[in-house]
Amino acid sequence: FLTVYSLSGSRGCRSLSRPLGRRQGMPWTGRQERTLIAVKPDGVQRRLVGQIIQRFEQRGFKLVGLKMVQASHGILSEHYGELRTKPFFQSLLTYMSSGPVVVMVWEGHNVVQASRKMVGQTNPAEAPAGTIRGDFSVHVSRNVVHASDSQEGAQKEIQLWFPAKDLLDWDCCDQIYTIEV
Ligand code: IDP
Ligand code: MG
Repeated sequence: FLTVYSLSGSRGCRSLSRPLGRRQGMPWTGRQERTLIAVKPDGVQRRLVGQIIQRFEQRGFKLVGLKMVQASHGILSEHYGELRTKPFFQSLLTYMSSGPVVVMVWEGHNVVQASRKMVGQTNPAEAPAGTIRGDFSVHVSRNVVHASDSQEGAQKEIQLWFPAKDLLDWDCCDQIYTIEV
């Protein structure tokens, strides 16, 4: 579905006559990695949604799914299943279900590892300035954002939060300038 543009040509982003969404024609086999990012209830309450989205956009990643939900304990228990035995598990569920979260799927080269770096350490006290947690949070229990920690984890989380039909395959018009295609 990737249209091959000529760098010296004049089509580029101006070929807007094509419909948005999945393309007809030659398949492009290099589908990029995806990860689940969520702005947690503290991030939404503190009006950080725009700034967090902006960081992923400006890095060059592509948004392929987005929704705002107030999450149930059911979905959160599954999402944080590995932490079930931790002493903070119940308070984590209470915090995460206390208000809306903005859940997103971002796509791009090496997006899982890159977004963990952009988000910073779990404990904001250890997260360097320049990371999302290092810039916007101070306490481990209110660290404003979630990011999948591995490709396998990302796949599970994406399936948990999004039906496949709600994720869009689309060609971002700058992708020949952000990745080698
Ligand atoms: P991560 O979000 O960086 O992947 P995890 O260890 O997977 O970190 O923990 C999930 C979430 O659980 C954290 O983002 C944070 O909201 C919460 N959490 C982790 N450790 C603590 C803690 O010691 N006290 C309170 N909440 C914690
Ligand atoms: Mg984690």
